[in-house]
Amino acid sequence: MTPDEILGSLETYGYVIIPDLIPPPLLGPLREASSRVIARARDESDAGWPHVRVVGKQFPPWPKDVREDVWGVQHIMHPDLGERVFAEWYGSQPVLDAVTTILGCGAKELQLELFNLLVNPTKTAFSLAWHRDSIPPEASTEVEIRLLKAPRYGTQWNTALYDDSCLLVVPGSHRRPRTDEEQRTMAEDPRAKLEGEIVVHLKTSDTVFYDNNILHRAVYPTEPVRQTLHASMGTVEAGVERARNILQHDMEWVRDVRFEGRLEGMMQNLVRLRDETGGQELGYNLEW
Ligand SMILES: O=C(O)CCC(=O)C(=O)O
Repeated sequence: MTPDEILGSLETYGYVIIPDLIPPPLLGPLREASSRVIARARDESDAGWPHVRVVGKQFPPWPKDVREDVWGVQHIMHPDLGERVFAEWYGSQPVLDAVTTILGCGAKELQLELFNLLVNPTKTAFSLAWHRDSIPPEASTEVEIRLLKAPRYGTQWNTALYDDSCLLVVPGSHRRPRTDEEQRTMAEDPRAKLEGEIVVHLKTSDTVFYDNNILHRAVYPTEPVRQTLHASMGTVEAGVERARNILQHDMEWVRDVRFEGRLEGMMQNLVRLRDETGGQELGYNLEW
């Protein structure tokens, strides 16, 4: 895809699907590493991975001591997981090329952000309600318009290790406030159908980059297997709003990690943002 096609789709629809961001030799190792970290995430013993998204709760903070069932694994580049292939891919050229195109910056300006794994729960089907990641549903239309106009200093994406049809979006809703009908639905029945909604179908190795303020939700059946890489990167121009979006996910651990190559500079950029903005004291975007 050309840069114009990528930027045009993001601008018009709020998302773009880019095929083949996973170099073929990395697909197998990424799937194997994902299976291992998912097994740890589902392990309810003390050996289990504590940083998980727990079924029943949509946004952070997620409890660390409950492991009934999970729909996501957090911090997959954490050295305690010992799965270096995740950092290798996150810092790989195809990913950086796509992100620098979308953010209109050079690789040196990038900031390391979130890298998680979205998975199918095994016991209880779950779904997320319609939301924009950083605008609360109770925001007035005026506030919504102001926040939607704010420049974006980051991008986020889902990359499917297996075919994935969990994400739903309302194309174009990243550029306009909600209609009365959308507001009513989100208040009264926030998983109900919205006019214009579409399912984002990803084939293995497809990536969807999406504006995190597009109206979106997700549906998680217990099968088929979902192993979808869920990541974001920002730029050094990001301020408090982006800082909250990222640091609400408890990113203190990155400070003690020595990353390889360009990821080290990207990590330093995130630490700088944390120090300049006050980090965890910023609180959470949405508290459901
Ligand atoms: O599961 C997904 O694809 C979307 C997750 C999501 O909406 C979120 O993390 O806010």
